[in-house]
Amino acid sequence: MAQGGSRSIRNVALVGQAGSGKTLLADSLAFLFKASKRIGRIEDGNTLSDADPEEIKHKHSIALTLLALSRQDLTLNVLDTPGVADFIGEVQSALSAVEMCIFVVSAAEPIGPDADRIWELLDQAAIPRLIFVNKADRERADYFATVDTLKEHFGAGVAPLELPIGIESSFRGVVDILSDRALVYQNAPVAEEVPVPKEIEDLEHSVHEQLVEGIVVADDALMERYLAGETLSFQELEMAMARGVKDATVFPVIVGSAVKEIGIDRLVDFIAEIGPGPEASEDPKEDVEIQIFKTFADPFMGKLSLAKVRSGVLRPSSALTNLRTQSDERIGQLFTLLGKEHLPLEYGQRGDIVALSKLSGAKTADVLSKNRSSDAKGITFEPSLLVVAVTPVNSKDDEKLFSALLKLAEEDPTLSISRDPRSHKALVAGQGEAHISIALERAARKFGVEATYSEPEIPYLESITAEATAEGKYKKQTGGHGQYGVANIRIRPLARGEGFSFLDEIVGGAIPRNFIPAVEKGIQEAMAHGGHFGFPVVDVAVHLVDGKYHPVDSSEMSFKMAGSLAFHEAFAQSSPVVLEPIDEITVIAPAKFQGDILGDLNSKRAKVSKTDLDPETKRATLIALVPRSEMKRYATDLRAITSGQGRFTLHESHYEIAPPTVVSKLQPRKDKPNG
Ligand SMILES: Nc1nc2c(ncn2[C@@H]2O[C@H](COP(=O)(O)OP(=O)(O)OP(=O)(O)O)[C@@H](O)[C@H]2O)c(=O)[nH]1
Ligand SMILES: [Mg+2]
Repeated sequence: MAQGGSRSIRNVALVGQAGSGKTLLADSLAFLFKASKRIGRIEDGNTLSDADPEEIKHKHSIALTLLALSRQDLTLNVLDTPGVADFIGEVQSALSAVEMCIFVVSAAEPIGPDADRIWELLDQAAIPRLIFVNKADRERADYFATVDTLKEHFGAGVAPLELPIGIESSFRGVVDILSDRALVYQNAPVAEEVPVPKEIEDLEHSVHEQLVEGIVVADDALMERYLAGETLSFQELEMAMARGVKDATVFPVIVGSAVKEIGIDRLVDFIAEIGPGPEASEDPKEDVEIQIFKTFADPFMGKLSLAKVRSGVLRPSSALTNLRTQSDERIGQLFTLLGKEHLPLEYGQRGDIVALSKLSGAKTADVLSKNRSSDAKGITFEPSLLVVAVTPVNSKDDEKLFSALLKLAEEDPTLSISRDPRSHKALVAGQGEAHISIALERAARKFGVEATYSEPEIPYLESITAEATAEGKYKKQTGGHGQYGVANIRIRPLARGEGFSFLDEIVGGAIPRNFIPAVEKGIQEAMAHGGHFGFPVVDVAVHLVDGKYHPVDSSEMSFKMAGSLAFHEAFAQSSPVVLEPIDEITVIAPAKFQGDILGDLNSKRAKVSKTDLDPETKRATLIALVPRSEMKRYATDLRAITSGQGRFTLHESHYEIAPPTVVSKLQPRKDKPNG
């Protein structure tokens, strides 16, 4: 890409609920910048930004995509993000790299909870935004209803800047309310100025009021003058709007159609003129620092990292320190991207977004800096709460599957991979079922390993509730050397969490000293191997009270077996129980869902310890203790109950005796205890 001159940079993310038309808008922007010859179609799978096979198959964006567009005066880095809630991590990555968001809504579809959730993230980041009401050309498009809904959802700062000329299939242009100009797009994407159509003049007056009200919310002095009935000038309003946009208190609304290329040039003008860009530097010699906000595997280049240049000028062969690992990384070639296409760059200036290859040690959110003590911030990602166990279709592929999952998690920080310590199955934590099943589709395509997933196993334990005694006798006479050892034990319950204790109460050398550790080892192995249901046995004290030995046939092995046999016999008589893990859950959600959340938690055997209401945010917080076995699908359940507006965190709390309803569903172990 040609560089140099006094070109300004704008970094924007296209955000909004699934299907609002972000990907088509990205294509439409690329077409306007003459970076492509046509606008693609989602149905044909030929857009610049949804080029992955999974994106084409599901007709939704899954990962963020960079489209770097440039013209004489402007470099516009567009990040197209997914709207499906499971991929919200990609939105969070994109937010760390942009100064402004284009919040895309459809004029023909309702605004749903996923849009609210994204707006909430933008509020938390206090990021400036412009609302683009897309699909004005579609059947049942209704601009006025959409603006009303936007105000209901996002408040008084929503300020409609435009009116559509025509609607549905006759949609052909827009009227700029502040400047009172009308533009029609007979030869889209080029607009032609026309007199304001008669039928719009009347409407314009009432919308003008709405616009002014939206703008003055950000400026007390202007608000007072407006309320006193003064007429505010075009310049005053424009300046107040620019300030309000910057502070993320005013959210101008414009209207258009990505498919028909109407209003797209106005969107770009707006971004260039009013939209904030990266802050300029005072110091031309400042140290270079970059932050990685996305990594992915490129079929041609291997690992590619997208980075924002936070300060200085990044050049090929710069040597930087990764602040997380404190190791040095050498920058190779610099690129930027137009979807899948690589465009070479000579350098990356402060504020620009660049693509770097072969930064082998760098991960998403890492900061690479010349200055080893930089205090750059990380990126916050949504916690991944849906955990599933993943099994390869072909059992030989276990290791291959695990390493494929680890590679996918490198690209996606909201996917986390571990192994179940008991079953050794791969555990995948993700945002929801769509997230996890698409990860498995990608594992199959990229690494050739097919897998299925199921609910993870619950790490039950077993314990005892009564004292018992037993004798374990191991005796084998198979010609030559025999095996002989006898251990008498008493077992008793310990308090929850105490684990295991072993007390040697042998007197008079009934078992020689050197064999006593073998008895203990045999008992510990038997406990780890599991009780009646095969779960590890815990919270037991074992007293070794007596035993017998043989001067020739006794060995460590025979006493280990004797310990194990004694334990199993004693365990069977000690009123054993199953222990289930209990977690402490904290749920935060809009107050109106409190009743439904409580009802659901009660049906899950929860003990609610606290409910709290914040009158300011109108959010309820609930804290409860709840058995983990009831919470396997809570990520999905809470999303359904709260239309995606509830959050929760879980922490391990303690173990309790599982009730008979839980125990009756468990399978007793099939192998022999001493097998
Ligand atoms: N009529 C009309 N249809 C549009 C317009 N923009 C997008 N669409 C259609 O809306 C559907 C969704 O468009 P996308 O661009 O994939 O929407 P998205 O916001 O990227 O969706 P996600 O990637 O799932 O978040 C597709 O069928 C598009 O053809 C438009 O301006 N007019
Ligand atoms: Mg998309």
